[in-house]
Amino acid sequence: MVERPNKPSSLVATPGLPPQPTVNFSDDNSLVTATLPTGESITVLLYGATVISWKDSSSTEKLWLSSAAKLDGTKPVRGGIPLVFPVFGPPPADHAQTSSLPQHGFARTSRWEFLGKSTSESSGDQQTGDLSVKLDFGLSSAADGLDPQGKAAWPFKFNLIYSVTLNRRDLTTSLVVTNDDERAFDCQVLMHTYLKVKDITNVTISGLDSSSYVDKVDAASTKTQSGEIRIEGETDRVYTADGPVTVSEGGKTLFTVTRDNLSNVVVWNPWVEKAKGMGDFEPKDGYKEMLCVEPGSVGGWQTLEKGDAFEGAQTIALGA
Ligand code: TA6
Repeated sequence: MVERPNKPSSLVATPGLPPQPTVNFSDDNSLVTATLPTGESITVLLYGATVISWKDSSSTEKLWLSSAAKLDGTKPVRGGIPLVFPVFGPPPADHAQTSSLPQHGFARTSRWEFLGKSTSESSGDQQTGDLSVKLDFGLSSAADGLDPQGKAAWPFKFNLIYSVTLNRRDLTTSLVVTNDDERAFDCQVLMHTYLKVKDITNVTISGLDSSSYVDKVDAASTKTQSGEIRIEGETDRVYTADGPVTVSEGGKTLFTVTRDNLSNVVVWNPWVEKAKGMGDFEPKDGYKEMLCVEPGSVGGWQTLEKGDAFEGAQTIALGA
C-alpha cells in the first residue's frame, strides 16, 4: 500500500468493531441469555418473560431467586422479576373484569414470544464505546402461549411488548400494553422485582419519606412514611410516590430504582412466617437475603379505550 505522509485522520484504518454483546438460547428454547463484552449478563425465562438472573461484570448476582423456584412453567417463578398484569394482588371481587383471574394476573404464567434483540451504544458511555443490549418479548390475546385460564377469565384483545435492556451499570424493564379490542378494559401493571441483599437487617430504603402507603400487614390502613424504611418483620406496603427509591446496606448504596409512568412502588418482605408458608420459597431463611421493590401502576386502574396504549418502565441502577 502506498504510504501517504499526510493521510487524513479519517482514513486511519478503523481498528474494527468492538466486541459485541452475545445472545444465546438454551437447548430447550426456554431461556435466553444476553451477555455484554464486559461480562454483565441477564437470563430471561420465556415463561412469564421472567428475568431470573442479572449479573454484574464480576458475575455477582443482583436478583434473588428461590432455590425451589419452578422454572418449568408449572407455576409463577419465585424470584427474579415476575410480571404482574392485568391485576395486582388477589383480584377485587367487585371488579367484574378481573375478579375471576388468579392473583397477579396471567402475564407471569404465559409463555412469551422472543421478538428479537438490538444493541446500541450505552447512553452516557459513548466515550468508552460501552454497548447495551435490548431483548424484546411479546404476548397477545391471540398467542398460543397465553395462559388458558387468563384467556378465559379476561377475554379482551390486547398486545404486550416487554423490553429488557442491559447496560453495564443498570437494567431497564419496560412494558407497553395496547388495547386491540373494540371495548375498553381496565388493567394494572407491576414489575415484581426480587432484589438480592446480604442481610436484610442491615438494609435501609430511602426516597419514600412523606409518601403515603397502604399497609397490607395492618388492615390495609393508609399511613405516611416517616424517614427511611427498615425491615424488621413482615412488610407489605403499597406506596404512592415519585422519585428514586434507594436500597442501601451497611451505609453503601446497592440499588437506585427509578420509574417512568409507574406511580406506585411496593415494598415487600415475607419475613419468617410467610416464608415458611410458601412451598417454593427456599431456603426458608432466604427472606434475610431479599427485598422486593416493585414499581407498578396498581393504586387504581388504567382504563384503556380501543387503540389506547399504556407504557411503564423501571431502571435499576447499581449503586447511587
Ligand atoms: O407484592 C407483594 C405481594 O402482593 C404480597 O402480598 C405477596 O402476596 C407477594 O406479592 C407474592 O405473591 P405471589 O402470588 O407471588 O405469592
